[in-house]
This record gives sequence, C-alpha cells and structure tokens, in this order.
Amino acid sequence: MMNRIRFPEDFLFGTATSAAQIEGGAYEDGRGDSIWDTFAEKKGKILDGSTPASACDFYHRYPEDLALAKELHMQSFRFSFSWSRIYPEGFGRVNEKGLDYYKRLIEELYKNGLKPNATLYHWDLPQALDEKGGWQNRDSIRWFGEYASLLFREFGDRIPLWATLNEPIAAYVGYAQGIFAPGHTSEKEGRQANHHLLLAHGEAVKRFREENLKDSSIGIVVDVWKHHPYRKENREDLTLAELENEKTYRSYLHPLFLGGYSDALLAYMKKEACMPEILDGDFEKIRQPLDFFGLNCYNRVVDCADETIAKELRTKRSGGNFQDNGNEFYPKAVYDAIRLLKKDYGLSIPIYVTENGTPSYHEKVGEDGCVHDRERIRYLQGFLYWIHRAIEEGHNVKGYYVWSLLDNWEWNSGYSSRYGLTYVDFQTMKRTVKDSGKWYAEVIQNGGFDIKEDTDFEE
Ligand code: GCO
Repeated sequence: MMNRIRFPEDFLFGTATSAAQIEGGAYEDGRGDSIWDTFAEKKGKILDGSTPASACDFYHRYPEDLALAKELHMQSFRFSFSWSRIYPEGFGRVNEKGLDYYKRLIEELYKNGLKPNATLYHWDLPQALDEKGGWQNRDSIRWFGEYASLLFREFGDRIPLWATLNEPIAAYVGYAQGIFAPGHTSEKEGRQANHHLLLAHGEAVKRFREENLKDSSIGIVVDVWKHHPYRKENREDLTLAELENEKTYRSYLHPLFLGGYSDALLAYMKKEACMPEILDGDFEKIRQPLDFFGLNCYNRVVDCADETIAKELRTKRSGGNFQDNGNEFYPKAVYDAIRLLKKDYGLSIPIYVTENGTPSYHEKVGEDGCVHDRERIRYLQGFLYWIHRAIEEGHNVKGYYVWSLLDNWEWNSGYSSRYGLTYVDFQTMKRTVKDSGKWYAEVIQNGGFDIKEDTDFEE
C-alpha cells in the first residue's frame, strides 16, 4: 500500500540560492568586494583554496539557469542581492550597472513564471564597510537601512516575498568563531554583531512599511537546528544542549518575537563578559510585526558533555541513521522546528521553509551521463514528509525551497561540497540535472509524492 503525500494547492515549491555563492562576475560592472572575497583570498580559510570570483557564473548565465528552473517546474526562486554590487562603497554612490543586473534578473524570473523571493543580506557585507568596523559599528544599522530603502523603492511590489536577513548566526560565526568572514575570534564581537544585525533587520522592516507596498510582504530567515542531549537523562548533556539552543536560534527568536534576550542568554553573556551594548528602545525596534517567517532547517544537533563519547560520536558516523556524507538523517528536525515556533514563540504568520538540502563530497557525473543521488532524494522525501505532517496538524506552512538549484560555492568549503539538484562542472560550467532534480520536478508537477506505507521517517 502507498501513502499519498499531497500538498495544498497554493503551496509554493522552489529552490534557494545566494548572490556570493552563484553569481561570480566579481570584478565586473563596478562591483565592490565583499568580505567573502577578501576572506577567501587569505591562506587556509577555504577548504579547497578557492574564491567566489566565478562561482556558477550565474551573473552571465541566469537566462539559461532560470529556463532550467522552469523546465523543472519550479514555482519560485529565492536569491539574494549583492550589497557591494549595488553600493560598491557600502553606501552613498549607487552603481547603476549593479541595479540593472537585478532589473534584468527579475524580468527573467517573471518570464519563466518564477515568483521572486529576495533576501537583502546573505552574509556578503561590502568590504568597504568592514573597514569601518563592519557589524561592530552601530552605523551598520543606518547603512543597511539606506540599502534596504533603495531596493524597496526600485523593486517594491515586483518582489512578493522580501527577507531582511538570511541566518544572522553567520555573523556570529564570522566574528566569534573565525571560520566565516571576516574571520575574527571574539565572543563579544559575535554577540555585538548579532545585536546590530537584529537592529538592522528592525530598521529595514520599518522602512519597508514606509513604502506602503500593496502586494509584497516582508520577513526574516532564521535557521532552527534544535540541540538534543545525547544521553536523554543526563543532566550535563541536557544543560549543554539547552545552552546551545540559547546561543543559537533563541538568541534571534527571543528578541524578534518576545522582545528581549532570554534570562539564560543574559546570564551567559554576563558570565562570559560578552554582553553587547544595548541601548534604550533597541528591543522595540527589533520586534517588528512580520508578514512571514523563513525557516532554514537541515538537521538537528546532538550534544554530549563527555568529551570521550563526543569524540567517538564524531568519528563513528556510519550506517544506521547516517547518510554517506556523515550527517545524521533526522527529517523530523523540520517538524520540531515548526512546532517550537508556535509553542515557544506563538507564531501564526505563514512559514516558508526557505532552505533544506544535503551535501555530497564525492559526487560525479557517471558514464551514463547521470548523477544518481539517491540519498538526496530520500533526504528531501523525509523532510517533505514531516512538513506535510505539520501542515496536516494545522501549521501554517506555505512553501518549501531546496538548497539549491545548482552546486555552488559553499563558503569555507569552497567547491568541495555539493548541494545542487543540478551538478555544475566548475571548469566548463556545464550543468547536469541530477536524479534528485528530476524527482523534485515530478513532486512539483504532482503536488506531492507517494511513499510505501511502511516507510519509516520516524526517529
Ligand atoms: C545556510 C546558508 C547557505 C548555505 C547552505 C548550505 O543555510 O547555511 O543560507 O548559504 O550554503 O545552508 O550550507
């Protein structure tokens, strides 16, 4: 017997991308550097030593790539604007050629029947702003506001779905952990960057409302990967997992929806002497009513306080519920995230799953000219199964975006980690649709898929 998984008529299917990861054209038409261009130039920062200078060459190939998206029955396309393509110095002088590119891109989206879903900031701060302190500088709120206003005025209703930020945690990783741009290692800087990003988000939403756009809505994209204790009854594991939840998704969701940092996070920041500078009125500014919530979810995280066991867990990842790439297969993660948005934050606005996907590190086009990525299909099936379950239980989930349409430049992993539904040969730039791409196209056409009744996507 088969189980029919069918999504509501108006459910939106698409793929997600970001400017730095696909565009390339880094030195063309007056674009300024972003912090990822300069970070990638530094030795040892990117796994394969690559830079995003050419990426997927989407800057030139977008007509073909969007035609491909159409061929795969996509209904929406998520992308981000490159801030330094538009403001090479971060603010002030506008690069008209940069704006023109996005005008053409948006026209092309409509031509291919793809609903635009645009993010203002997907990690690529203009390098010129980094030189002024980047997200450490409180002026970043104003810089971002100016940039946001320009785009709202230029593109307004042509973009039905606007997101201010994608995964603000990336700035924390960049300022506190050093493995993302700009590569600093100060917990205090990380917390300060977070705080300014949240304020910049609030500023952009305020400016969006001032434009009085009729046909478009605004939200934010946050990643919720819940931390679980490895030993369910162990107090230390529980404490560790809770602290990690505080330091990650709750540090964004509390200010966005509850009006301040949680007591647990405040206590942590005090103890670690990394409290950001918070001014009067900051939390009112951050907590703006939103039209939708963008949820990125790829997995859960399992924490163990015992270093010996934790080490073993990291090395013994095979078989069972692990994928070939070493990651745990836990599709219920997305359901858990959707539920906690309602339960802990009272969210009732529409949720779009704005990213979900899985990498592979050794993928190649086979002799038959195909890429048989069966694990990716199973992974996507599992997540869609749980999203469907959430919808059946009454959760307001309106769409789903696979990360990503194309293999692309995966930040500090460079080109060595492939997430695409389409394989990209980065030498020839040839695109080859993988089996997962063909599978997803069918899912969209049928509004869902069938699975064997005994398929077990449970824990
Ligand atoms: C993220 C980012 C993407 C990544 C993707 C795969 O969610 O981390 O939005 O830019 O490329 O997630 O790691």
